[in-house]
Amino acid sequence: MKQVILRHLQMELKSPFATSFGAFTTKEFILVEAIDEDGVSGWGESVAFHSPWYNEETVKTNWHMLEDFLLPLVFQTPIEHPDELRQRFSSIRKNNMAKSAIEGAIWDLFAKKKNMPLSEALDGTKKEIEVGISIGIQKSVDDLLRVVERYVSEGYRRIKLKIKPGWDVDVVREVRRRFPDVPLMADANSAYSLQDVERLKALDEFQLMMIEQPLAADDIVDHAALQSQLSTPICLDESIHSYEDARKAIELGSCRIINIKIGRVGGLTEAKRIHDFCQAHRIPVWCGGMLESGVGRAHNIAITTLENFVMPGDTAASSYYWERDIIDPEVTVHNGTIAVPEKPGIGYEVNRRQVEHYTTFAKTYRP
Ligand code: OSB
Ligand code: MG
Repeated sequence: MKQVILRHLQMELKSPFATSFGAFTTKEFILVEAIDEDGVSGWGESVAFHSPWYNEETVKTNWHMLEDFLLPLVFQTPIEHPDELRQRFSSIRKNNMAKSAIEGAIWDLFAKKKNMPLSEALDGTKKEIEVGISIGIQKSVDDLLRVVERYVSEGYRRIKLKIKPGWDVDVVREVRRRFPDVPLMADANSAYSLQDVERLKALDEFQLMMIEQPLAADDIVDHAALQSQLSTPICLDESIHSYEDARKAIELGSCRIINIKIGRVGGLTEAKRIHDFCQAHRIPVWCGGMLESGVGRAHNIAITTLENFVMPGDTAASSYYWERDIIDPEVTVHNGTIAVPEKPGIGYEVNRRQVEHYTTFAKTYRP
């Protein structure tokens, strides 16, 4: 590796995105550019947020981990295949989003050198993927119904509602009444505990595809107890950081579906391992989102081409989030599907002018 450039970007969301743990108006993140001896660039994105709400990582902890620990390991010896990074980074505990950001850039570089799309380098087979959309908590139920109406009519393959205590059963009931047949699910982002079991059981009557992460981020034991009392499948998001977590959650019966986020599990190699394990155990998976820019979005599209990503993910169109994304073309959704790009690597061109525009500071690292 000749050099790695870390850039700190700040992009305004078109409209605020509210979850049970807080609201986002601006997205702050690290964009990673890995450049090899031939001057070819690979791109990765850290999905850590500015505050440790979703997990313990932040933009600053990711920068620190990259600068002080991960980049020195990358520069140590040549990398033949990105799969090697899992082992190379294993001396560093967790910090999965930081690992994934540089690993993703190296996967892009690897696929470009092989002159193949990233999807193909990952052994993905789909030429198009089905996607859903995640809708944040709104000011009123009427507002929510209008937003749902818009994305149902645009053809998104499933609607995900964010829920929290006080914005749950009654809200889901209204949406279900208005849209009796729409594939619907709810994501609680850990807002409940086992004391809320009656409230969560009340959601069973709305034919939800799943309830995502109702209980604590670090708890697969209570999720198993809850799943045994719910007919709606539980999908785990925050609780799954690795292949080992997935194996244990499935063995315990903590969930029937897994949301794979590349950043949360430490990269594409680990995401693929979890995918393969779930496939062997007949656990459907889908790809979650972290309000990514086009670079992270492209990685999500590539991993979703693997066979067992059988449920629509959260990879909505660039225009849902951004006035202007940093890739060309932007990600577009037609009738609820995204055409998988066929160009080498992530398959989208990074628009350097837009990157410059959103960059607040940058630093170059060399061996
Ligand atoms: O839990 O999936 C989540 C956004 C921010 C933090 C966590 C989550 C989300 C989403 C939106 O649901 C996913 C997206 O549209 O990128
Ligand atoms: Mg979630």
